[in-house]
Amino acid sequence: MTVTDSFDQHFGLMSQVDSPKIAGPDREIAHLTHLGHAASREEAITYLQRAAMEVRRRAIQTIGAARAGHVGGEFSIADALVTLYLSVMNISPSQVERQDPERDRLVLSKGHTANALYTVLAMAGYIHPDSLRTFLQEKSMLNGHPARNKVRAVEANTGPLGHGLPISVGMAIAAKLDSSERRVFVLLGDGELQEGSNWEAMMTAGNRGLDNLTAYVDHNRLQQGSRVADTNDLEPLGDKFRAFGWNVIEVDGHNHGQLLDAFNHREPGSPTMVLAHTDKGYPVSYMRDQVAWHHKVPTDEQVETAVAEIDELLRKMGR
Ligand SMILES: Cc1ncc(C[n+]2csc(CCOP(=O)(O)OP(=O)(O)O)c2C)c(N)n1
Ligand SMILES: [Mg+2]
Repeated sequence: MTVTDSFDQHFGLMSQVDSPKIAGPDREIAHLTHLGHAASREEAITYLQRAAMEVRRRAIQTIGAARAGHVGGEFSIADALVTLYLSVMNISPSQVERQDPERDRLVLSKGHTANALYTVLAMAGYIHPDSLRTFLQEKSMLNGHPARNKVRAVEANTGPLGHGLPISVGMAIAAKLDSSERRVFVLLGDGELQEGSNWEAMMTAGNRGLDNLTAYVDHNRLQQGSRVADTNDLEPLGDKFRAFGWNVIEVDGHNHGQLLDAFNHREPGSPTMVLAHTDKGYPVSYMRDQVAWHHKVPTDEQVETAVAEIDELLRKMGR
């Protein structure tokens, strides 16, 4: 049974949704593959850089057509998502298909950036590529926030901020109880860390020495409507995680070499926090570090400009 067959069989929703017109996808969706262990570090970095740009290119087209989304935060998280799904994680469409208990888990706690996740899942063969055209439509499985009862590859329902880390701590404890080597990755927003539930979960993870848990903080310094520092400041963020017993690795969240090293690291006896400095809207000139692009919907012209800028970067990378 192919992934597509089983997808249709399990969800049966695709056929009920007419495909909307989508603004200008002028070529076939790029297919992304897991790099496995054969690729060298340099090969992986080159591949992931391009993959992240392809994801952004497709995501903004989908968001423009759906007239909704959270493009700024989708763009800041794209590099982490491709690095995990295409290189670091022990995961494949067939493992998801058969719900292999040994697969690694990814929880997108900043669930408002669901489209970035769906785009990676579609490009990497976890969901049907055409399903992206149904994003946010009635009866579509691709809701504005990820739902695991609709998409098999989604490991946890998220959207209300502050729940992904507690859920992931539970998953990491379960893996320990199973004596399993599987790992749990959770992607958090920086504004999201203002939710108190995170701090209880951080304390538990540190006290239990959950070295199978990696939390990635997308530190783009912006939340909805304002800067994090002007709302309820988090600094010194790394020191706070360290005080709760975590190993902290600080990275440039758009640098795939640093992301690979940080995600591949495991610190015996401690959970790891990857504190990633990113820009909301990266790399699009009119969007980058602009608070309005939390959930502003791009016009057709703005989609075209973003795609042109991304294409230019892809050309420089030698697409
Ligand atoms: C509990 C809860 N409160 C409020 C919201 C509405 N909301 C959605 S996104 C967002 C801002 C999130 O900021 P951040 O975590 O920094 O995400 P990013 O910058 O990566 O988009 C808010 C307040 C929500 N989803 N859940
Ligand atoms: Mg933020």
